[in-house]
Amino acid sequence: MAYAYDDQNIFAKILRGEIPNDTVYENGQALAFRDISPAAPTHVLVIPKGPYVSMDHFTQEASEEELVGFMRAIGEVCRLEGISDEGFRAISNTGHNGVQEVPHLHVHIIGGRPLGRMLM
Ligand code: DGP
Repeated sequence: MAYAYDDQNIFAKILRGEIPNDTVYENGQALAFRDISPAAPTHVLVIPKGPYVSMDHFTQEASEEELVGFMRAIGEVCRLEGISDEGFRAISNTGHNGVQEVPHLHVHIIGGRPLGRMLM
């Protein structure tokens, strides 16, 4: 699938500094900030700095540096939030069936309480 990236999406605006965010962690390839509508004591969104619509787009077109930087950011967020040992959930809603609202790849890091079984 060929992806068209909409640079007016809300996370693109956050990356450009046009909309404020509560940053938790940042490296050269990724930004992590608190979700505006948290589902748990920890609810952080990790996004790549590059213009990728989804996990599918990212894993097809991102460089090794971007891929590694993004995954490292997820690990750093969990350690900074103190949820690595107790456990957490990492979710990337994708496309129509995944009910993805913002068309810039994001992984939800959710933790800080028992999360129960995922509904399938
Ligand atoms: P998803 O359904 O996976 O695309 O979820 C998008 C998430 O983005 C949702 O949990 C709410 C969050 N969100 C939407 N707009 C903003 C915003 O302006 N700032 C922040 N921090 N989060 C936002």
